[in-house]
Amino acid sequence: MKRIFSGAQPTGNIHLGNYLGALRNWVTLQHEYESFFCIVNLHAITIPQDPKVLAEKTRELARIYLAVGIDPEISTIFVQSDVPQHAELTWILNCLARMSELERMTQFKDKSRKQSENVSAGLFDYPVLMASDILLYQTELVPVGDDQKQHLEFTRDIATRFNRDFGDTFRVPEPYIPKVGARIMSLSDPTKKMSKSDDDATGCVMLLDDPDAVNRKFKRAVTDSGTEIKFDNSRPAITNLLTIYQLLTGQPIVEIESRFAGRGYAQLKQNLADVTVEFLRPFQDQVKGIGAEHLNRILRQGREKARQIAGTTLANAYAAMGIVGASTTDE
Ligand code: ATP
Ligand code: LTN
Repeated sequence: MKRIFSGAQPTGNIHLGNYLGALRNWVTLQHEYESFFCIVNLHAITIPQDPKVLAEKTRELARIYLAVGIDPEISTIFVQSDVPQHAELTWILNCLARMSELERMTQFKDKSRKQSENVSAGLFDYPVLMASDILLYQTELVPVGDDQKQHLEFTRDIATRFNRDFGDTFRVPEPYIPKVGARIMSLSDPTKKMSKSDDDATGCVMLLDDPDAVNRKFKRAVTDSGTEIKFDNSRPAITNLLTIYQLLTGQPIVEIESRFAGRGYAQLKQNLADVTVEFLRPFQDQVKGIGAEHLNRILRQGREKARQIAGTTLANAYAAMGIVGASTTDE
């Protein structure tokens, strides 16, 4: 069975963009692929984090994976720091990665601009750790949002380079970027992607938001000039709302357009808020119902399965490069 690997950072709160662009697809793909879903806490610390909050968010994100429908009976859920091979392979790949290619990464440029005083070497190295995550599992497909495309290209490049220089060791992965929902935009600024690191939280609907917050955020959502409710690139705000509506209800766009024909933006926003609240209710109940022991068991199982596969790949990579130590007895 072919493999998929993906992950999200346990920073801030998971939002509709994360769900519609990524997590939702993990849930469907898990039935066709052997799946690994990681909580990437080592990526999180590339930006300063409060230790207590990071620990809480790590477990909360594991609960969110389960509550959206990742089935631990068929998929492996684990925490990145539980599998030391991720950091180890990062060192190896660091020695193949070029400064110039990392300097070109738009996510690095954006994030380092936001905190120009204090850019860590880890933030610069973020794509190498991500490549390690993916390559350790001989991943076929990586389901992510549109913003991760460039990191996937880098992963493919570095895998190809390693294979060329040291022999076939890593599978070269393909991105899986959905046709609809790969880039959900901020409700307060439809030219920017919905982001948990956005200073303006009103543009971002969190999966754990209560009904009041959801209603408020949709009510304040920016709209386009004009009055027509149509899916069309010249109307980015309405198109974004219609995309969310389409994905949450499963209704085709033409049907949604005709339902709102002749109605105002306010009605669309109110209706979308209702749809979202109804969608979030059972999910939030699920999150609350996941006990600590149950979660521990799942994460322990995930850790063991992940270590086994990651260990084999890492050993192959070391051997290919001539890295030998005391445990190697044959001369
Ligand atoms: P943020 O900018 O909100 O901090 P992130 O990309 O740093 O987001 P992660 O939690 O690591 O956050 O992302 C998990 C997944 O969500 C990734 O696959 C990413 O591509 C996807 N994603 C993030 N934002 C959006 C969005 N606005 N629309 C669609 N997919 C998104
Ligand atoms: N950089 C990703 C999170 C991430 C990831 C991965 C996604 C870390 N490692 C491996 C897919 C595969 C992001 O969404 N910010």
